[in-house]
Amino acid sequence: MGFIQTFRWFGESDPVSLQDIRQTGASGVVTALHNIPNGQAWSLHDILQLKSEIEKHGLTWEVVESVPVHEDIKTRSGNYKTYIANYQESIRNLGKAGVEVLCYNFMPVLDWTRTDLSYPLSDGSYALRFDKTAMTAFEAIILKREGVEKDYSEEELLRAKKFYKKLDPKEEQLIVSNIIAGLPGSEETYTLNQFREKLKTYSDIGQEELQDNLIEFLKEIIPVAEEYGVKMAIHPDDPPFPILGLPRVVSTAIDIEKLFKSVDSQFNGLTFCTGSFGVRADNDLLQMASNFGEKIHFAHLRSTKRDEYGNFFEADHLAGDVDMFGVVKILLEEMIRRKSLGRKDFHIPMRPDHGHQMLDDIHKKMNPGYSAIGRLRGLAELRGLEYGIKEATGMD
Ligand code: CS2
Ligand code: MN
Repeated sequence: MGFIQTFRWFGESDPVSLQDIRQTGASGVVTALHNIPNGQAWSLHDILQLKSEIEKHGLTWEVVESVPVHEDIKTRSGNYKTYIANYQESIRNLGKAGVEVLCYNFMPVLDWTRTDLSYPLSDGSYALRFDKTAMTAFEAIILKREGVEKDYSEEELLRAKKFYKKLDPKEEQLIVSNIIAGLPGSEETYTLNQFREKLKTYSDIGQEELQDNLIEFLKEIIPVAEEYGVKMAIHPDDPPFPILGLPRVVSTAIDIEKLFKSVDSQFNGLTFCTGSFGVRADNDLLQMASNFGEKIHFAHLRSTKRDEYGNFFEADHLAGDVDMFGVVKILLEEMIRRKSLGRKDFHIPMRPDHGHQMLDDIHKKMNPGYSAIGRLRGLAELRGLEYGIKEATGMD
């Protein structure tokens, strides 16, 4: 009984190797064909090759994160029909290869977003941080995005102005690259001009339109996922509120309910990312974990600490605003429920989602958020939490 403990691996170029991952205590990895351009179908041959490479190191490939959704699918324009057919083909091939959980997201233009990739913590380690004021300064002053005044209050814009005045050109450049140069796992990187143009592709797409596009996409892929035994697990928006004037459709319990209702299938499921959902004070994580339990196919466990201005940083895995004890307990109970139904796939794969840059991580080149030691600390703490809950409650 219990989670399948995994670590994310970005492939051959990842400074954290499969051999290293073996030593973390994880039994499996979460990875993707990172060298295949966004939109192209994944061949069975390539999938099997990567799988056997992972297995050679004594690990299993538990979850694909992510098969990226092409922008044309999100905007339902251009070549979206071809891209959907390619997506269906990737699902078929993953199913044939026995890789049965697929994590993906539906965030417009950018994948996850942070403004600061080395926020110093009091113990000398570094965390990722989202500073709403820095984001506002980027949108209003650096990018000069049209319509920005509609999305931020006067007070916020004033605060952004003051913040910008204090930046030197190097700091300004760093904020720009943190936001648009693409964090690990994201497929797109932009220059400022390209980025401005890209945002315009959403000028006629509001929340309702994006939601419709996602639902149409689900109608097209879920039947394929069902047929080939691939559990689709949508990842929430990160951060879970609108940025850059772009619509958001996977941020709250209401959003998730809509998606589940629109295509009623066990294969239309969720990646329960406590760090992403937890940024909103109005997301009740325990209630969401229980209500959506049967559709949670994958768990990202990490915590964030927010403040009243909409800023947050990534806290220690067992600190911050997330009630990790409560979430882990509910997910363990869900696994017991699945087991009692006679299901063989009752174990939920989890990974420590991000970690601090600490100890030797600080002197090494690493993918932001994907340190070896910081994540190892997170995994160790989460494994201890799981073990303790199981022992204390007599779960086996
Ligand atoms: C982020 C993203 O939540 C995260 O861990 O690192 O890369 C996320 O995994 C993707 O957006 C999911 O599709
Ligand atoms: Mn996540």
